[in-house]
Amino acid sequence: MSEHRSNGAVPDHEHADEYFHKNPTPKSLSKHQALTREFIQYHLENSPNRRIVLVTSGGTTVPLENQTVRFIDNFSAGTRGATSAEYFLQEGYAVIFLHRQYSLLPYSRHYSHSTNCFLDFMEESDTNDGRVVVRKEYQDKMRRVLQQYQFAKQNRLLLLLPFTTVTDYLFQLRSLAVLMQPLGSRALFYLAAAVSDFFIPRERMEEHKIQSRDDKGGSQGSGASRQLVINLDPVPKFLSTLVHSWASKESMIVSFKLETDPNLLVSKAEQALKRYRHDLVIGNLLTTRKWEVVFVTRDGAERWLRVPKARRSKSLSGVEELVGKAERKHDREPVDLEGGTVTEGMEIESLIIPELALIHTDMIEHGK
Ligand code: PAZ
Repeated sequence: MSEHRSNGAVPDHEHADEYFHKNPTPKSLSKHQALTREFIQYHLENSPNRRIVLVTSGGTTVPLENQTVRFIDNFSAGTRGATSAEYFLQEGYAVIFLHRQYSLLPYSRHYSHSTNCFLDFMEESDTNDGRVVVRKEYQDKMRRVLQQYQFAKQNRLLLLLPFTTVTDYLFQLRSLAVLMQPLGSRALFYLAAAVSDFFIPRERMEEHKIQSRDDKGGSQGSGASRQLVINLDPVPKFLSTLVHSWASKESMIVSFKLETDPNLLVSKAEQALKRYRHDLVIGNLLTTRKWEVVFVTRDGAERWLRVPKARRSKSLSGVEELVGKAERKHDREPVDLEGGTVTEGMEIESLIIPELALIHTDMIEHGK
């Protein structure tokens, strides 16, 4: 097997080994391993044809102190991951949902966080019996969400595993990939988490809260505010190690590429695919990610999936004028399907997941 190098010097897997050697194993790891082992075993025994997808979701933190008060974070709320997980379940997959703690979760996402506060969906019953009920206009949607959630729970189709820091995430990714090996081609990796590219190595991390003033103690201390200068190291390129050592060779691996510059998106997605040699990169722009994505495949194809204009949900951070601006080639007509399940606008994931499931089927039936 050829070696994968990030800079022409040290192979990626050596950087990865060093990372795991130097950073502490998360406390939750052994518990999560046991839950995953049980989950996979259950499906191998009870439904041997079941496909299992690992969906990663949300952003990782980069702690600045060991006893962490401050950390660096990113924008990701976990919408892509949580929404995708629901559509994977609809396609018959069992889902391991590796998510940032307190980010959006499948099903409960419809009623959580400030934009969808659950209290707004409820009222006191008008029969004066003291009960609290779901408001009439939300009954149908909530019933469907509840039924789907209960189906997933009763059939043990959804395993929720939280992470917080980039190190938690990477330890878990490695361990999950190894545990998923017995699934062979029925394993799918859907890497939608926004993982930090930089971190502070353990040996350089402050133990205690970084002080904002230069207090030397006693009356001699200047007490002046000081600048905080942080030196971050690059996080090793784990996708390479995932593809070439942790995951089964037969599994399907899909990564996401996020950019803000429309001129860069497709070429960066192509570079990632060339470098890591996995199966598919899904490219998205920060400002249009809820309405369009591009599938970049090894055969050089650039395939856009778009929510039709009339069915786009409103988004405060989105910039609709940028839809279509990152498109470079016009190999095929953009897909313009109907879709969406339980929300008002069409969700782009209702296009992404059925498309991916088809590609996965093809890989299972014909090999990679
Ligand atoms: O969580 P979210 O729905 O707000 O955002 C999803 C996303 C943009 C983080 C995801 O689609 C993605 O592109 N993840 C990979 C980011 C990257 O490492 O390039």
